[in-house]
Parts: sequence; C-alpha cells; structure tokens
Amino acid sequence: MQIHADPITVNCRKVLAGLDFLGIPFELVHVDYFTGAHKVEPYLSINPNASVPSLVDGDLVLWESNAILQYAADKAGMERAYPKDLKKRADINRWMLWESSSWFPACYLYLVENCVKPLLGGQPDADVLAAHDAHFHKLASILDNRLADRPWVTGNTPTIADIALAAPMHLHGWQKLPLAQHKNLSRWLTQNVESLPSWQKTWVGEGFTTKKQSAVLAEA
Ligand SMILES: N[C@@H](CCC(=O)N[C@@H](CS)C(=O)NCC(=O)O)C(=O)O
Repeated sequence: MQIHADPITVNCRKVLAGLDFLGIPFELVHVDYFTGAHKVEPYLSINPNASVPSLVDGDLVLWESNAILQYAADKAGMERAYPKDLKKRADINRWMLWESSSWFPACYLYLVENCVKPLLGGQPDADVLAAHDAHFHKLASILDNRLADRPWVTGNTPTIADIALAAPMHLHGWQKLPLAQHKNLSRWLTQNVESLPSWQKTWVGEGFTTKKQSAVLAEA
C-alpha cells in the first residue's frame, strides 16, 4: 500500500496518523506540497484534484483522506477503530462526512490567516477572521456538546472519526483556534488525541516542520 502525501498538511497527517493508529504498514511516497508537486504530473494522474493525500493499493487508486482511512480499516479488519455494527458505523461515517464538508473548512481559515499568510510575509486579515467567528463557534459547539459525556467522539474508545476530526486542528496553537470556551473539545484534543502514540509520531509543529527542535539541534 502506497500513500502519496506530504506529512506537513492537515489531510496527510490525518492519514499518516490514522494508518499508524490502525497498525497498517505502508510506503510513503513524498509529494512536496510547497513546491507544488501535487499540481503536476506524475501526481495528477493519481489525483486529478491536485490535492494530497492519495492511496495506491494494487489497482486501486483512492483519494479523499477519510475514504482512505475507511478502506484501510476495513482491509485490516480493524473493527475496534471502525466497527461494522450498523448504527456505530453510521455515527462514525456521519462525523467523518461532517469533518470533510464543514469542520475542515471552518478550521482551515485560521490556518491560512494565522499560519500561511505570516509565513509568506503577509498579515492575518482581522476582518476575515471576525466574519468567520460565529460560524466557527457554532460548529465547535456541536463537537463540544458531543464530547460532554464521553472521552472519544463516538464512545469510550478512539476510532478513525477522532483522528479525522482532530486533523484540521492539528496546529491549534499556531492557528490561534478560539477553543477556550469549548472545554470538552479542548480536553478531548489536548488530553486524549494528543496522547495517542500515533498522533505523537506524526507530529507537525509551528512553521510546518516535522522536525522537533531537539532533533534540529542534534543535527547541527
Ligand atoms: N477532501 C480532501 C481534501 C484534500 C486537500 O484539500 N488537501 C490539501 C492539503 S491538506 C491540498 O492538497 N490542497 C491543495 C492545495 O492547497 O494546493 C481530503 O480529505 O483528502
């Protein structure tokens, strides 16, 4: 199984953390996001959307990060992470669809304004952020309410829905995501998700780096 990805991006980290969480071995084919390798051949023949990640498994070519996690979990028979029970699966699928259609774009705006723009020498647009505020809090409250009485989004154990939902927030400090009022969501993210070994192994830090400062110093 090959994963074509750049580990620094939201949806790639999602898949890399998710596959590690599922215990599935794969070959990482690096697609350099910052040089635009996802916008040209040969990658475009794999994913005509010009976005990462993608999976290649024999004759199956699959894009959409959540579809990749669902396929991989089923292929590995990881029922705990993606139960076959009809209602449990419907719940997980619902949150993964919500993540892709609503939550990812809501969090991505903060990534663009507070991380990408300053990195390229620009400034966050305070008006854009202010106009988005109510929409973000509406969605964050939905997730926060869900987490009020359970440690993980769909129950007492983590599933691929938790990995998917956490990914758009993976740089929450640098993104300046306004999480303070969403106590359940914050607890789930910082105490539960960020404690998962698979989350820690796929660490991405400020400046879009996968190298921790100690590793950088050791190399110098
Ligand atoms: N819904 C897709 C979204 C994929 C996506 O937008 N990936 C971003 C990186 S996180 C990307 O490659 N964007 C293209 C670009 O910025 O040029 C998925 O979940 O795989």
